[in-house]
Amino acid sequence: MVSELFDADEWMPPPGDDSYTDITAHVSKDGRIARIAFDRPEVRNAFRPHTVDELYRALDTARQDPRIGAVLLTGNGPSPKDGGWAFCSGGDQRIRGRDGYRYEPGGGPAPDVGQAEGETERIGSPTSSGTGAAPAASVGRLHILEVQRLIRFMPKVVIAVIPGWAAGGGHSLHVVCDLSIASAEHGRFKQTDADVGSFDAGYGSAYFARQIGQKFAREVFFLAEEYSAQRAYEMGAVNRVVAHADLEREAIAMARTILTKSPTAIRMLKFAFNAVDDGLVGQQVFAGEATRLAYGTDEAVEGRDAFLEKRDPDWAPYPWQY
Ligand code: S0N
Repeated sequence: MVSELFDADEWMPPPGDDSYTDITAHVSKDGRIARIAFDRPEVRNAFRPHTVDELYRALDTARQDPRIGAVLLTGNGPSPKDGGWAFCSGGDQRIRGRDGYRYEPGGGPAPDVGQAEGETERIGSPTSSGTGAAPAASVGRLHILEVQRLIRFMPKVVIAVIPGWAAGGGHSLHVVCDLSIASAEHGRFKQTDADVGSFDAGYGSAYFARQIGQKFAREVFFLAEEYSAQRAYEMGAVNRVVAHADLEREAIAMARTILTKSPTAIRMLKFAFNAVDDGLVGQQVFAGEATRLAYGTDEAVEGRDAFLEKRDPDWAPYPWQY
């Protein structure tokens, strides 16, 4: 079973990739929606570097698939240990080193940093080399931030589907998603960063303050209290709160509504919403899309053809519009 909320009739595995160990990835049977889920429910779906690698790969696959218009990011559950539900509880604290998250030989936690008993087999990666050699590029990377940027800049709508805890870096991930929908019964929110000596000083906090206001955002971080889904909704941190049993059905319905819209309008709107907070990078992304649209006009084609034909361009058919 993928998750108690997973409807096998809706989904199929993505073509060509079934090698994930820390996440699950599916596409809807019509190929238009991706479902990507943390799959470490026994640790409230905490992510380790290997999880982040897989998450990035699955999201990037969805980004590049021209049929997909919406991505559901969620957490499988419940925990076989205690029945608890989670979206994601952030970085796996058992393998956090002084220099960030430690490289895990073969995808499993380094042996000297508190690997949970009996977990070796469960979290071992099929890509394990077994040598223990740590590629330099993998040491101490906080590459969850790369995942945040991928969610932010992919021209598709990413919906955080929150069946339980969104804590720490998991809270930050829901913040960076375009929309959030949460379980009324089990959705819980807590920003634990300051409890564990960590701080997302980018989208997780500053952009969060843009969403819900400075006072609430500072309260969430400085007090690190627990918030119900209903309270998060009242603060403006989530879009919808729905019955737990209906969570994925409602999320799919949201995605299907989005899919009825113009893909170009949705991508331009997403980048317009982003641009005001993303500085020159936001302008660059939006401008890139504008350039792409311009390339589709006869006017731009005339400029290209004039160059290739070694003649002056004829702009006469293209007035200076007012
Ligand atoms: C989520 C919480 C509140 C749930 O409490 P609950 O329901 O009482 O369950 P527990 O009994 O606490 O947990 C059940 C089992 O799961 C293990 N576990 C839970 N969370 C983690 C975790 N993050 N890492 C490792 N294990 C975890 C528990 O230990 C327990 O196991 P057993 O049964 O064996 O005892 C509660 O669990 C909680 O508070 N969890 C910790 C949340 C947290 O502090 N996360 C880390 C916060 N920091 C980051 O995420 C940083 C991430 C990052 O990389 C970053 C870096 C730079 C910039 C930005 C970021 C970013 O934030 O994204």
